[in-house]
Amino acid sequence: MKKNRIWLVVLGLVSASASIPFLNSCHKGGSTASAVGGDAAAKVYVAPGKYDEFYSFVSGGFNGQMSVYGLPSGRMFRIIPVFSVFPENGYGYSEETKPMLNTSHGFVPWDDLHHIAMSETKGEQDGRWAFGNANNTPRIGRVDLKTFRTTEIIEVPNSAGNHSSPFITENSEYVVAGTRFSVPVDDNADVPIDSYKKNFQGSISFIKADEPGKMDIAFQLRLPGVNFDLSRAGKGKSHGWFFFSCYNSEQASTLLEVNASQKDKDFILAINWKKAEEYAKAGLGKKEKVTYAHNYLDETTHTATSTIKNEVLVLDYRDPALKDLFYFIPCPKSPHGCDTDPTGEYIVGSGKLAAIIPVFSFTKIQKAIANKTYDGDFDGIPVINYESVLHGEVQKPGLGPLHTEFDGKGFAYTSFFVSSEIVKWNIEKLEVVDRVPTYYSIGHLSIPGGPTAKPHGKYVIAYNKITKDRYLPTGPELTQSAQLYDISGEKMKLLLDFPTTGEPHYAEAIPAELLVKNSVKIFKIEDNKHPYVAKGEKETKVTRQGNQVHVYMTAIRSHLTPDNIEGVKLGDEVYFHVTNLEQDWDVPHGFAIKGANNAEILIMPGETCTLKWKPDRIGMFPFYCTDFCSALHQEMQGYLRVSPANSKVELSFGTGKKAAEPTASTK
Ligand code: RUQ
Ligand code: CUA
Repeated sequence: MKKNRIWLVVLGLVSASASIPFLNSCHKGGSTASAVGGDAAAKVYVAPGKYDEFYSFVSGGFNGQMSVYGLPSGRMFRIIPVFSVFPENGYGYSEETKPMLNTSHGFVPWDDLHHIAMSETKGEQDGRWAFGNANNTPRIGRVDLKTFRTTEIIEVPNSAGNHSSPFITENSEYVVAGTRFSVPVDDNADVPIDSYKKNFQGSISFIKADEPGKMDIAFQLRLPGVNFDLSRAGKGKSHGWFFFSCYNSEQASTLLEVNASQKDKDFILAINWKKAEEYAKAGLGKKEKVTYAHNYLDETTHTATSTIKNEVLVLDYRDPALKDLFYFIPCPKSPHGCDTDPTGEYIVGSGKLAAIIPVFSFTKIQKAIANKTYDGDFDGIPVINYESVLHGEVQKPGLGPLHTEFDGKGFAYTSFFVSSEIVKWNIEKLEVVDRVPTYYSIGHLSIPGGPTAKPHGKYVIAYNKITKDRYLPTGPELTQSAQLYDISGEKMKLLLDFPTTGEPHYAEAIPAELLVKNSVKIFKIEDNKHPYVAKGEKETKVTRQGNQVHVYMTAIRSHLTPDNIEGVKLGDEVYFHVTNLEQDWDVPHGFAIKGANNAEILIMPGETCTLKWKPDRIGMFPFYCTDFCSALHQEMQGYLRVSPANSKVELSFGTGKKAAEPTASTK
């Protein structure tokens, strides 16, 4: 207990402003300038017109988005909205994308995205998709790397605080989602909070990921009530296994800061998922009633649909037929990161309060299971003897290890929150070979391809939690800070600080060449199957169905058709279906109308987007293109006249005509 206190004080210090001198004291003088080598600028300089070598997909944390950076320059190229509405392009505001944010709780316009998982084939990045997690209202999203758009989201039932996700298997068979909060599940929801031990359960979901449009929960594992934190799939020889760190094996439900820091060791849960898959296919497990949403954006209609699903297959750890799926490995102390090395032999646990880094051997784990080298059980799941599966411990690595990535040359790089540093160590020999300070309090770190069987090495990027004095102040909230280090030599070298958006947690970088060749430039207008498309100006029209007015509008440099609309009445709902007729790369048009309560829409070449608008008063409403598309962009505008509800003004529309013509299609 006394020991715990000391740790907590150390951790507490970090969030206090007094922490910086303390942290700097770890930095041997802490002079920033001296930490940067003379050739650093040349190493990150990407000359105008030249490309970066890597894309880095960075989680946005509380902005619910991913952002895309170039490495080594640190230049930001794009924000990809995933779980949060994005007024910049109308994601979550347009009629086509609203269904993407549908959940069993209704429309949820925000979330907290922590982790990225890039799709893999044979354990290597293949550049097809990037997955991200929604922490708060549990979901997993798929971003298509041809379009850099979110195309699919699945909600995760029986889960609360979807932090332990997404982690991907080596052929993208599954992305997994573990619950942070264990909760009462099934019909057993209304119970006292202090009945945690009896009633609260953990869940880990295996989500089919390799077919766009078909994400589904293949099976869900029901587990003892603890907090699941981070995970990696096995690879190579350990393919077929998953390793999850778990904390709060004390099973506390209040003041976890103290109550979940009691035990000397928590666990890494090893799961034989290949076998779980077999059992699920063989009909073991039980179907349970749940409610969750599956949302998919169809590329040809440019429109998302949301389907509510009602069933999940659960494999319960208490079922005697499923005995050989789960094993606990003791891991000191409140483990956070749990990472598998490129060979798949070693599993690195990082205890937030631990003074060593334990490295476990997959071969030894298999042996211990075969010989039942157990030290009892936890809630019926065997606890493997710690020493029997230990490859070894890295001694005195630093304070507060969080996450580990690999360079593919036999070295591991671990982030240390409390001592604010990255420590490089030899996986076989468990020897620390180098350490560099980070400014300040690093969380995740990222090496291109770092979690895969074939890391690309070259750089490590620190994603720091505290910025303090690194940038010009911007009031109470400072930009988040990322730092790029060269790891091509024996010693790590700081090259660059760059600010980020949101609060990055994990990031995954990928060689640019894997994405550039597949990047979509336009959507072919002839393939557009949107029900309200106008494939040319001749197809534009305005129709009425009761109080719904549908405007089939086109945009091309530099006019909107129609640009004069009359006959809209108070009480109408107007749907602007705008098709961008351009077939030229990088020529979006935007659309906005005065008083709209949602956002603009930004329409890519060949695409149709719909903005819903309800006039609230009689009068003249200007609309215009919001994207500077040509020299005459400022001329790209129009008027919509709103008349009283009982007005006799007929619906009419036109562009370039003096008097608008009455529409034929009034119903
Ligand atoms: S966590 S700082 Cu949200 Cu990935 Cu470790
Ligand atoms: Cu189209 Cu400006």
